[in-house]
Amino acid sequence: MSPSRPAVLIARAVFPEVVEHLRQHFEVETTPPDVFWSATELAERLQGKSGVMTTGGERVDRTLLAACPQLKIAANIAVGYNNFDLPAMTAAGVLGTNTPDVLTETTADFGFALLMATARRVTESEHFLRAGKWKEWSLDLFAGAEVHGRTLGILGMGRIGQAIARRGALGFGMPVIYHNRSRLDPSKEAACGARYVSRDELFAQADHLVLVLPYTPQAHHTVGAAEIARMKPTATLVNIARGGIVDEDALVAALRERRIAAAGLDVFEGEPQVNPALLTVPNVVLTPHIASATLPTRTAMAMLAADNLIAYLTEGRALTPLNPQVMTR
Ligand code: 8YV
Repeated sequence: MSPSRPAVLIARAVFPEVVEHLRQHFEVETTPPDVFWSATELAERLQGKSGVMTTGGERVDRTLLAACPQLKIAANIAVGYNNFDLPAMTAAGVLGTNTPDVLTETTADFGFALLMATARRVTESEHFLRAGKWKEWSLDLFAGAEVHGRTLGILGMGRIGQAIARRGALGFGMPVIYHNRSRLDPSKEAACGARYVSRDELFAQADHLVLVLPYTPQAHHTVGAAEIARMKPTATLVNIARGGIVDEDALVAALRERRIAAAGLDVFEGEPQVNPALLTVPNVVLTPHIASATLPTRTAMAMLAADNLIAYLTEGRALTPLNPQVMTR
């Protein structure tokens, strides 16, 4: 053990090979058994540490930065980084990194799986069967919404949105429409078979609408009662982005009154707490933030976060920096 090696903290338990990889370069403090530390405890454990590996649950904000002046890098094991106050990190000279690309296809697979489960009432019908309620087959038993050939809508057309679009257009023969802050260039639109529409048209025309936009203060409750009211009564809504994007109370009211057919949610405002009203509605599929959860992908995400820590603390560069301007200081 060399005292000159930088020290890093792994805030949540990661796979042993990732810890070993970091131990080649750093003094590593980790957290077996896996616990979620309070902000105060995180700051305490970060004393003397140059780097931290975070997940979407740990906030790196002004208070934490002020308490940890020796911190140089926070490497998030997530592509989303709404847990980072990036301007505050930049002002403090702390690099933030995320894990794009390695999770794109896996997350798109899950987005499509959730769309299918929602449209075809997979969990609702399984609950019915497990409860011993299946006495007779009937022609309309759990008759759901058609998927193939129906219009797929995507709000937020980054890498994951485009990967979902390809699945819909090429695999299921779906016309794909999307809305995004900026329109894709024509070659990208052609590659994923998607047509740009206004926000209003997206809500009105989609048979199945998937939310994949980043969570920013502007995106808070961007899907509320007014947007849901524009949707077809036969439509479904899937959210694999962040919980705060959807006004859950407005969604529950719409699902109860069948103003839309069904919803699929992998993310929740205030997770891991789930709005209790959602648990009382049958036409919603609920999963615990698992869109990127395959072992190979979660391992690749954690390894990329580790490689960012190693590259930055040993060579002053990073693979996927969010605020690269701090690297040149
Ligand atoms: C993460 C995610 O697993 O990458 C993201 O933005 O939402 C998930 O893939 C989750 O945020 C835990 O860090």
